[in-house]
Amino acid sequence: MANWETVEVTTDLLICGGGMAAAGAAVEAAYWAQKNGLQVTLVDKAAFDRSGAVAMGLSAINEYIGYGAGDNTLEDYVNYVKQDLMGIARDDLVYNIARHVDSSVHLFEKWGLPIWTDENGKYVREGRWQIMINGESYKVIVAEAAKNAMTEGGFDIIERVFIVGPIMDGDRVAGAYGFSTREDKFYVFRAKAVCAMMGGAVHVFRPRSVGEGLGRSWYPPFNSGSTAFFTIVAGAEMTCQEIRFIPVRFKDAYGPVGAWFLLFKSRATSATGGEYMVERKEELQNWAPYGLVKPIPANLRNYLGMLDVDEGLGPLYMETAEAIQNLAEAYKDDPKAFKKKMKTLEAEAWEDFLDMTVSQAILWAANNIYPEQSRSEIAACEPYFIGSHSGGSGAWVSGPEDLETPYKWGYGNMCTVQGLFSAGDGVGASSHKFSSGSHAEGRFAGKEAIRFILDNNNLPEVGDVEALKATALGPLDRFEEFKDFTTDPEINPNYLRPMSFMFRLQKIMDEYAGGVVSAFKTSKSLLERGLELLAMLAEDAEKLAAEDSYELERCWENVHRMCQAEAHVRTILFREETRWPGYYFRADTPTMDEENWKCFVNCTYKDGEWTFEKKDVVDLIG
Ligand code: SFD
Ligand code: AMP
Repeated sequence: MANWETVEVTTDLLICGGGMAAAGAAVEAAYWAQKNGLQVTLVDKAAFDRSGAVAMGLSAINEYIGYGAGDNTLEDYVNYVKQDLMGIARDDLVYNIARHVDSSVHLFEKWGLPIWTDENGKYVREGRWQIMINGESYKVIVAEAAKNAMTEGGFDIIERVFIVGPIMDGDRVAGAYGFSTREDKFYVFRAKAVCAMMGGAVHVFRPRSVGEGLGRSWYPPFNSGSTAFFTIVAGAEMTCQEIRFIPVRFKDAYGPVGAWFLLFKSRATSATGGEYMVERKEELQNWAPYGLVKPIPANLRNYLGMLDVDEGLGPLYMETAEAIQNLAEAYKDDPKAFKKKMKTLEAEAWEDFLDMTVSQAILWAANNIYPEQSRSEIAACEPYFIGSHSGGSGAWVSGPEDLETPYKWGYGNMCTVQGLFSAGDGVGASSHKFSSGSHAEGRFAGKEAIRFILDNNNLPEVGDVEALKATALGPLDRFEEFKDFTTDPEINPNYLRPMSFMFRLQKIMDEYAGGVVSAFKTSKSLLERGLELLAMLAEDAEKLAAEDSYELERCWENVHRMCQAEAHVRTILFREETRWPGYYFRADTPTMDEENWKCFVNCTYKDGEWTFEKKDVVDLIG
């Protein structure tokens, strides 16, 4: 076996991941752990300051209720989220996040995040729920606060350690194992409770950006399904695994559209200038009641655009020039004021990208696009798995103790596995938390995890550490053993390398599970064939080989992606209807069936078998 040192870390609470949810969990858990003489350890595969989805920064905070100022009610938010997800959301979870989210935002501001304010000192709203920020350093600021809280408690933050999977002691989580991506070290973490907060999954489907653009995606390519893998392998019940998210973005560099639609009030049009949201309004009747309530659900907005593309009316465009002109219109009689307003709008347009998707600004520059002069192409991205945005996949967690909810079996945000907590992208059926809600949910989960530890203050057993090490480092051994069998180490009958493995996974998903190439359409027979191919891919996963620690990380990332892929394909197959056209369309069951399928689909993986069940959607708020 590879001659790597084994590092054993014993702690009370282990936080896996260092994104928005984990940062929230760290702040809160550090406080409560210090009060109770407990230890907290946070492990991130990257550098905490710039890891996860917010690494590049953001230009808006998408969940801010403004509850204290009377802007909105919590009930309004719950109804908005459920409507956007075509009726499928957990009221208790969404409500719980909504009631805590404003305090996370106020903390961000206190920690130094610049939030736009108007002349009365009120936050500038992008849309009803979103506020504008100068967010290039958003993640650095949030991570710094978490680091301070951890340092104050004398707790460790371990960076550049990749978590491979959970360690179980019967039905209770006992810790996690992983390896350093910089040093030859294998890690075993022993803990009384674990927070699985390693984000969502990207590059499960073949991306639009291939070849020279490979790696470019809307969501970060380094979020590779580790939370889903961790919770699934731990035996946790999962929910909404069919609800992928497909955002519409500025084409090729994936620049955000929210500011254009909501702040600049821009229209999206086809190549011939038709506005699909207007011209295809009738189609929304087919998706009643959700299609008839504003805001129209994100998947239906996508779908109307896709219908244009299907009819050869593409490319689709964001009418940026028209939107900027419209906003400046009011200043037209005063040339000086008009010029100033145009300059401000141009600056805001560029800043929107520079704050969170720098490459889109570069692409605009490279293509001579002046947003105030010409429209700019938009397109539906490849599918992603993220429970925190407008998708819904993730673990099925217990509702908060103080709310009347049928979904309650333990500590708030605990999975169906004892001691295992999650938040952010890792938790399903509670979409639209975004950066702020993920942080708030992380805080809540972190506090609940400490409460669990106080009630279950014993260390579970971690079992055979050497066996875990052999599994985790297996690809290194395989490479060493067989690399000289051929003259080109790329091509070898005894192993496959993670890059080719990933391409194979992505091709299967793209062609059989409704990716870009199949215009987001699939069917029972396609899914069944996809499962056959996934089963063969799983066999070959045993043969993954890695030349060094970086490639070892790539191996495991792809095993994690494959697990997310299988849960997704099986769940789409189980749900015999089409509920989220625009995310995916099951051509053999092309309509929505409220009577039989207005429910959650949950799945569990145990002893090599998947089981599926329907769970009622219970309305807790009128
Ligand atoms: O405009 C391991 N998001 C937006 N949220 C907003 O509030 N406003 C916006 O403007 C947003 N937009 C947006 C957003 C994201 C991206 C990428 C873009 C634009 C381009 C969404 C939020 O960012 C998102 O909701 C939260 O960040 C989710 O939080 P969380 O904690 O669930 O995930 P994370 O932050 O990505 O962190 C994941 C962490 O896990 C680590 N990790 N660590 C150890 N071992 C492993 N195996 C690991 N695998 C992953 C990562 O390093 C990271 O620390 S807009 O488009 O809507
Ligand atoms: P996006 O940049 O698409 O992620 O959008 C940011 C926020 O604006 C999210 O809360 C979206 O749900 C919301 N949003 C984006 N476009 C629209 C739209 N056309 N109508 C309503 N809400 C939107």
